[in-house]
Amino acid sequence: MNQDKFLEYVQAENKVEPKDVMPDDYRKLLVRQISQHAHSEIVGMLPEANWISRAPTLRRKMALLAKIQDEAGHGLYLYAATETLNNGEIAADRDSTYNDMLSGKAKYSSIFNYPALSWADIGAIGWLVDGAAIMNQVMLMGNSYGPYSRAMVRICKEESFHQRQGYEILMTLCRGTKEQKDLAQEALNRFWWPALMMFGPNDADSPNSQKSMNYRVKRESNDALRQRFVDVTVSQAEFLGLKIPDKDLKWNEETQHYDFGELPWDEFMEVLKGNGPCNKKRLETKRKAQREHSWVKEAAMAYAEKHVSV
Ligand code: FAQ
Repeated sequence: MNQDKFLEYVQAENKVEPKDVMPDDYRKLLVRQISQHAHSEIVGMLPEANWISRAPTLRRKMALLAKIQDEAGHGLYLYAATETLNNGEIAADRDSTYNDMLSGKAKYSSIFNYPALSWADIGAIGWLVDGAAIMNQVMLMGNSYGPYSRAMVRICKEESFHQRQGYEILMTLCRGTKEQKDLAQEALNRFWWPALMMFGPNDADSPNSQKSMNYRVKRESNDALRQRFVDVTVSQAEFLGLKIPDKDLKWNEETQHYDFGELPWDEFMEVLKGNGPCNKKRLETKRKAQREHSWVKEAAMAYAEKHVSV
């Protein structure tokens, strides 16, 4: 494979498809990123699932159930996209990638290691977590790998609904009693910095960015996307009547962007190392599900084999 020709091909905005010849490091980069994205969707179901049985109304419960089911669908799409990269030498089959997550070798988004402590947190997750996910995924619709880029188109449409249902939960709380508005403010206080961390380390500390940009997987940098997220979210918080918990947040006339404070990077690193508030609980929940529900997979496989041999 001629590396220069491949770079020229993707940099001219052409898509790479599963059967195309591609450099190993491109394949590995995609397997890492797409499978970690899939793990995030699957582990990301857990904080919200905690509130299905306690949603305040039937309508809220139905919307939350639909949202969480969408996340499962996104995870499955993304595992399927990852599997298209399996070539025998670089393992990308479902069991390998999933086991990498269960063993702690592969990451999933740091944000899902934080708990959802109140109903307002469900609003904050939709507004901020899905909001940050959309900001990143709209950029990824333009990535060079066909199956990933196409998956992003549909996923983004669904995430927009998620973002709105979260914002609407907070609008309702903010127009309610003082106690309800306080719950919304506390949720924003808890989720603001972890949501900003979703975009990853600062550009200067991001080891994968350069290669990813060259290969047109990432189209914008971690810092550029984080800045855009802050810029659009401030007025949304103002509309709710909530205060963003950052004393350094300030409009900058010169740059035409908001300046904002330094993220708590020590906390980010701890969460990545497995020491966040819920890392152990999240992994244990998924390991337990794997142990206790393996019979479902075995039954499905047995059925499929029987079906083929008839
Ligand atoms: N958490 O060199 P970079 C969602 C890792 S979906 C954990 O900058 P890269 C939907 C990174 O993997 C949310 N780890 O890496 C939903 C790398 O480690 P590695 C997920 C992080 O890949 C909503 C190392 O740090 N979205 O929320 C994080 O160029 C509600 C160095 O970083 C995606 O996965 C982090 N926040 O840029 C579901 C989008 N940040 O792998 C349920 C696709 C960085 O070398 C409910 N992914 N790391 O061991 C991406 O766009 C990129 O992978 C970035 C990181 C931007 C996340």
